[in-house]
Amino acid sequence: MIELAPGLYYYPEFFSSIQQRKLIEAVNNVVANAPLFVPRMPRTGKPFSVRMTNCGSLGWLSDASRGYRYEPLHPDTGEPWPPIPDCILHAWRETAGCAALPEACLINMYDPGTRMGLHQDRDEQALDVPVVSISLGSDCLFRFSGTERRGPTKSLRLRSGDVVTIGGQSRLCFHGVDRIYSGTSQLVEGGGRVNLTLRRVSPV
Ligand code: MD3
Ligand code: FE
Repeated sequence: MIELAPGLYYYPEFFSSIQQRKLIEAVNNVVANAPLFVPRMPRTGKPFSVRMTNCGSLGWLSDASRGYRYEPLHPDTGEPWPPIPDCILHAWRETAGCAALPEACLINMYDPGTRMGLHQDRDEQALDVPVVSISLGSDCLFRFSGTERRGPTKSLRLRSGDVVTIGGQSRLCFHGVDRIYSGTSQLVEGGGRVNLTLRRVSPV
Protein backbone atom coordinates (compact mmCIF):
# COMPACT_ATOMS: atom_id res chain seq x y z
CA MET A 1 0.00 0.00 0.00
CA ILE A 2 1.31 3.47 -0.90
CA GLU A 3 0.07 6.78 0.57
CA LEU A 4 -0.09 9.09 -2.46
CA ALA A 5 -1.29 12.09 -0.44
CA PRO A 6 -2.65 12.50 3.09
CA GLY A 7 -5.63 10.08 3.27
CA LEU A 8 -5.18 8.80 -0.30
CA TYR A 9 -4.03 5.16 -0.33
CA TYR A 10 -3.08 3.13 -3.39
CA TYR A 11 -3.18 -0.69 -3.33
CA PRO A 12 -1.65 -1.85 -6.64
CA GLU A 13 -2.76 -5.38 -7.70
CA PHE A 14 -5.02 -5.75 -4.64
CA PHE A 15 -7.08 -8.34 -6.54
CA SER A 16 -5.46 -11.37 -8.24
CA SER A 17 -6.48 -12.21 -11.82
CA ILE A 18 -8.68 -15.04 -10.50
CA GLN A 19 -10.43 -12.60 -8.17
CA GLN A 20 -10.79 -10.07 -11.02
CA ARG A 21 -12.59 -12.73 -13.11
CA LYS A 22 -14.96 -13.36 -10.23
CA LEU A 23 -15.58 -9.61 -9.81
CA ILE A 24 -16.42 -9.18 -13.52
CA GLU A 25 -18.84 -12.11 -13.33
CA ALA A 26 -20.51 -10.48 -10.33
CA VAL A 27 -20.68 -7.14 -12.19
CA ASN A 28 -22.22 -8.80 -15.27
CA ASN A 29 -24.81 -10.40 -13.01
CA VAL A 30 -25.68 -7.00 -11.46
CA VAL A 31 -25.96 -5.41 -14.93
CA ALA A 32 -28.32 -8.22 -16.05
CA ASN A 33 -30.68 -7.21 -13.22
CA ALA A 34 -30.04 -3.46 -13.15
CA PRO A 35 -29.45 -2.35 -16.77
CA LEU A 36 -26.83 0.29 -17.62
CA PHE A 37 -28.13 3.84 -18.05
CA VAL A 38 -26.58 7.10 -19.25
CA PRO A 39 -26.62 9.81 -16.59
CA ARG A 40 -27.16 13.43 -17.63
CA MET A 41 -25.71 16.67 -16.32
CA PRO A 42 -27.94 18.73 -14.04
CA ARG A 43 -29.85 21.51 -15.92
CA THR A 44 -28.12 21.11 -19.32
CA GLY A 45 -29.07 17.45 -19.76
CA LYS A 46 -25.71 16.82 -21.48
CA PRO A 47 -25.12 13.04 -21.38
CA PHE A 48 -22.11 11.55 -19.59
CA SER A 49 -19.84 9.53 -21.88
CA VAL A 50 -19.76 6.84 -19.19
CA ARG A 51 -22.61 4.33 -18.70
CA MET A 52 -23.55 3.41 -15.16
CA THR A 53 -25.53 1.22 -12.86
CA ASN A 54 -25.42 0.49 -9.12
CA CYS A 55 -25.79 -2.16 -6.48
CA GLY A 56 -26.49 -1.64 -2.79
CA SER A 57 -29.37 -0.08 -0.87
CA LEU A 58 -28.72 3.27 -2.59
CA GLY A 59 -27.53 4.10 -6.10
CA TRP A 60 -26.00 7.30 -7.45
CA LEU A 61 -27.63 8.87 -10.50
CA SER A 62 -28.12 12.21 -12.22
CA ASP A 63 -30.62 13.71 -14.64
CA ALA A 64 -31.34 17.19 -16.00
CA SER A 65 -34.29 18.05 -13.76
CA ARG A 66 -33.25 16.66 -10.37
CA GLY A 67 -29.44 16.59 -10.60
CA TYR A 68 -26.94 14.45 -8.67
CA ARG A 69 -28.47 12.27 -5.95
CA TYR A 70 -28.80 8.84 -4.36
CA GLU A 71 -31.96 6.81 -4.93
CA PRO A 72 -33.11 3.39 -3.65
CA LEU A 73 -34.70 2.44 -7.00
CA HIS A 74 -33.36 2.02 -10.56
CA PRO A 75 -34.53 5.01 -12.68
CA ASP A 76 -35.72 2.83 -15.60
CA THR A 77 -36.96 -0.40 -14.00
CA GLY A 78 -38.26 1.11 -10.73
CA GLU A 79 -36.79 -1.93 -8.93
CA PRO A 80 -34.44 -1.84 -5.92
CA TRP A 81 -30.75 -2.11 -6.83
CA PRO A 82 -29.28 -5.63 -6.44
CA PRO A 83 -27.25 -6.25 -3.26
CA ILE A 84 -23.50 -5.59 -3.31
CA PRO A 85 -21.78 -8.93 -4.03
CA ASP A 86 -19.52 -10.19 -1.26
CA CYS A 87 -16.44 -10.31 -3.50
CA ILE A 88 -16.83 -6.53 -3.97
CA LEU A 89 -17.41 -5.88 -0.24
CA HIS A 90 -14.10 -7.66 0.43
CA ALA A 91 -12.15 -4.57 -0.69
CA TRP A 92 -14.17 -2.37 1.70
CA ARG A 93 -13.69 -4.72 4.64
CA GLU A 94 -9.94 -4.85 4.06
CA THR A 95 -9.20 -1.20 3.33
CA ALA A 96 -11.94 1.24 4.46
CA GLY A 97 -11.27 1.14 8.18
CA CYS A 98 -15.01 1.61 8.77
CA ALA A 99 -17.12 -1.05 10.51
CA ALA A 100 -20.29 0.22 8.82
CA LEU A 101 -20.77 -1.20 5.34
CA PRO A 102 -21.12 0.94 2.19
CA GLU A 103 -24.67 1.64 1.02
CA ALA A 104 -23.77 2.38 -2.58
CA CYS A 105 -21.62 0.69 -5.18
CA LEU A 106 -21.54 2.76 -8.36
CA ILE A 107 -20.51 0.79 -11.46
CA ASN A 108 -18.93 2.97 -14.16
CA MET A 109 -18.46 1.47 -17.65
CA TYR A 110 -15.82 3.25 -19.74
CA ASP A 111 -15.78 2.27 -23.39
CA PRO A 112 -12.55 3.16 -25.25
CA GLY A 113 -12.60 6.92 -25.89
CA THR A 114 -14.70 7.86 -22.87
CA ARG A 115 -13.56 10.02 -19.98
CA MET A 116 -14.76 11.67 -16.78
CA GLY A 117 -14.10 15.34 -16.08
CA LEU A 118 -12.55 16.67 -12.86
CA HIS A 119 -15.08 16.70 -10.01
CA GLN A 120 -15.47 16.15 -6.28
CA ASP A 121 -17.51 13.34 -4.66
CA ARG A 122 -19.67 15.35 -2.29
CA ASP A 123 -23.20 13.98 -2.57
CA GLU A 124 -22.70 11.85 0.56
CA GLN A 125 -23.50 12.88 4.13
CA ALA A 126 -20.73 10.63 5.46
CA LEU A 127 -17.75 12.73 4.36
CA ASP A 128 -15.64 11.34 7.21
CA VAL A 129 -15.75 7.84 5.66
CA PRO A 130 -13.45 7.01 2.74
CA VAL A 131 -14.52 6.14 -0.78
CA VAL A 132 -13.11 2.81 -2.03
CA SER A 133 -12.43 2.43 -5.76
CA ILE A 134 -11.78 -0.83 -7.66
CA SER A 135 -10.41 -0.75 -11.23
CA LEU A 136 -11.03 -3.61 -13.68
CA GLY A 137 -10.20 -4.07 -17.36
CA SER A 138 -8.17 -1.64 -19.43
CA ASP A 139 -5.70 0.75 -17.79
CA CYS A 140 -6.71 4.38 -17.39
CA LEU A 141 -4.93 7.66 -16.83
CA PHE A 142 -6.35 9.07 -13.64
CA ARG A 143 -5.84 12.70 -12.59
CA PHE A 144 -6.28 14.30 -9.20
CA SER A 145 -5.55 17.58 -7.46
CA GLY A 146 -6.17 19.00 -4.01
CA THR A 147 -9.42 20.41 -2.75
CA GLU A 148 -9.09 23.45 -5.08
CA ARG A 149 -10.19 22.86 -8.67
CA ARG A 150 -7.43 25.07 -10.07
CA GLY A 151 -4.57 23.63 -8.02
CA PRO A 152 -1.71 21.52 -9.46
CA THR A 153 -2.71 18.02 -10.59
CA LYS A 154 -0.95 14.65 -10.47
CA SER A 155 -1.54 11.74 -12.84
CA LEU A 156 -1.66 8.06 -11.98
CA ARG A 157 -2.06 5.06 -14.27
CA LEU A 158 -4.63 2.70 -12.71
CA ARG A 159 -4.60 -0.96 -13.76
CA SER A 160 -6.98 -3.87 -13.45
CA GLY A 161 -7.10 -5.15 -9.87
CA ASP A 162 -5.89 -1.90 -8.28
CA VAL A 163 -7.77 -0.44 -5.31
CA VAL A 164 -7.62 3.19 -4.17
CA THR A 165 -9.14 4.55 -0.97
CA ILE A 166 -9.83 8.26 -0.72
CA GLY A 167 -10.41 9.60 2.78
CA GLY A 168 -9.24 12.05 5.39
CA GLN A 169 -7.75 15.23 3.93
CA SER A 170 -8.14 13.82 0.39
CA ARG A 171 -11.85 12.92 0.65
CA LEU A 172 -12.91 16.08 -1.20
CA CYS A 173 -10.05 16.27 -3.69
CA PHE A 174 -10.85 16.88 -7.36
CA HIS A 175 -10.33 13.87 -9.63
CA GLY A 176 -11.19 12.53 -13.07
CA VAL A 177 -10.34 10.01 -15.76
CA ASP A 178 -8.42 11.52 -18.71
CA ARG A 179 -8.21 8.48 -20.94
CA ILE A 180 -8.66 4.75 -21.32
CA TYR A 181 -5.80 2.70 -22.75
CA SER A 182 -7.97 0.29 -24.69
CA GLY A 183 -6.56 -3.15 -25.32
CA THR A 184 -4.38 -3.23 -22.20
CA SER A 185 -6.60 -5.96 -20.70
CA GLN A 186 -8.75 -8.83 -21.95
CA LEU A 187 -10.95 -8.82 -18.86
CA VAL A 188 -13.72 -6.54 -20.14
CA GLU A 189 -15.37 -7.24 -23.47
CA GLY A 190 -14.62 -4.56 -26.08
CA GLY A 191 -11.43 -3.35 -24.35
CA GLY A 192 -13.23 -1.10 -21.89
CA ARG A 193 -12.67 -0.31 -18.24
CA VAL A 194 -15.00 -0.92 -15.30
CA ASN A 195 -14.72 1.06 -12.09
CA LEU A 196 -16.53 0.13 -8.89
CA THR A 197 -16.87 2.92 -6.32
CA LEU A 198 -18.03 1.94 -2.83
CA ARG A 199 -19.49 4.73 -0.72
CA ARG A 200 -21.10 5.21 2.63
CA VAL A 201 -23.93 7.73 2.08
CA SER A 202 -25.66 8.24 5.44
CA PRO A 203 -23.77 9.21 8.61
CA VAL A 204 -22.28 6.35 10.69
C1 MD3 B 1 -9.39 10.59 -6.08
N1 MD3 B 1 -15.00 7.52 -10.65
O1 MD3 B 1 -17.66 7.79 -10.12
S1 MD3 B 1 -13.08 6.22 -8.60
C2 MD3 B 1 -16.89 8.67 -9.71
O2 MD3 B 1 -12.42 5.67 -12.04
C3 MD3 B 1 -15.45 8.60 -10.07
O3 MD3 B 1 -14.55 5.74 -12.41
C4 MD3 B 1 -13.65 7.38 -11.02
O4 MD3 B 1 -14.74 9.52 -9.81
C5 MD3 B 1 -13.53 6.16 -11.88
O5 MD3 B 1 -17.23 9.61 -8.99
C6 MD3 B 1 -12.72 7.33 -9.87
C7 MD3 B 1 -12.61 7.11 -7.15
C8 MD3 B 1 -11.19 7.59 -7.11
C9 MD3 B 1 -10.14 6.79 -7.51
C10 MD3 B 1 -8.83 7.24 -7.40
C11 MD3 B 1 -8.56 8.51 -6.91
C12 MD3 B 1 -10.94 8.85 -6.65
C13 MD3 B 1 -9.64 9.31 -6.54
C14 MD3 B 1 -7.24 9.00 -6.79
C15 MD3 B 1 -7.02 10.26 -6.32
C16 MD3 B 1 -8.09 11.06 -5.96
FE1 FE C 1 -15.61 10.73 -8.35
